[in-house]
Amino acid sequence: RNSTVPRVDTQTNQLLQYCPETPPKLEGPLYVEFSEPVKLDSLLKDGLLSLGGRFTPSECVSQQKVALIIPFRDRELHLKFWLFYMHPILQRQQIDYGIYIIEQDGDETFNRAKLLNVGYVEALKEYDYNCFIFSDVDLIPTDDRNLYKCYEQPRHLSVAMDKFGFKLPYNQYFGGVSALSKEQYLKINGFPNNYWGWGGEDDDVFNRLSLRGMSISRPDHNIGRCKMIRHARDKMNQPNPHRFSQISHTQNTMDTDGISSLRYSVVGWEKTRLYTKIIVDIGKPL
Ligand code: UDH
Repeated sequence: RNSTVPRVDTQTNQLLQYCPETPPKLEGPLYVEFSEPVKLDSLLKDGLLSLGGRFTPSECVSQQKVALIIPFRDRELHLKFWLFYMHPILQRQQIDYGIYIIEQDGDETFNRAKLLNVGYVEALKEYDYNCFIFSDVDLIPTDDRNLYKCYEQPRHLSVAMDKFGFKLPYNQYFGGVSALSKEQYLKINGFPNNYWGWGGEDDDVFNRLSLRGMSISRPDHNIGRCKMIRHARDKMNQPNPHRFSQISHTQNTMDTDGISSLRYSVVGWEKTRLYTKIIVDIGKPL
């Protein structure tokens, strides 16, 4: 698309165009390594990031407003790597974005999908986002042509992870990094809130999407490569023993369990120029 929209560049006094479909400054395959610690000061030098980890390209108007949402607890080192690699990629992709780290308070069993629901609600309180990218904190794409934006169909972005031998572990796999437009997300009543512990919640989301007649869009396997930061299983995130039974009932649960039934309370927050962190009490398994 090449239409102009009424935003005036304050420097040149000219109307800005929409950003092109293919961002011009992409590099393609990237060097991503986790063996040496990284410093984040380089991200702040050019002054492009504003409070909350917000960025808006100055040379054009982005077609989408993207909130990146990360479920989080006790992974400071991974978060550093994630920010170090992701900010420059997202900026080269000319995305109008904000970073939301949703941290589960306390030591109860972890609940990834519920934290992602909280991220959706909290991000929308700040800006008129129309695209939501849900990303694990330990996954980095190794090719910037893998665009962190929304598509006609829900998008699965982490399609060729190193830990799965750069292949999809199974066809319905929707874990890791995914992108849903606001409309797609609302069509499925958001994500389930009652998958406590590891596993199953991504399959439930896949079920929701197909029950609502959507299909999964994916990048090409070479472009969709990504690296995971190796780690041991976290405390309080053991495999959820109920997951197989739960994913067999998505059809019966999705209308009542989701964004419509989400309850939580914010217990703290922190805003830096690298991210917005929201610390939340999401309760515990019944
Ligand atoms: N997460 C946290 N803190 C936790 C648990 C999970 O931040 O305590 C978040 C984080 O964003 C993580 C995501 O939830 O990337 C998914 O959790 P995970 O990384 O534990 O899931 P994954 O399937 O690994 O990647 C499962 C454990 C693998 C153990 C392998 C031992 N060889």
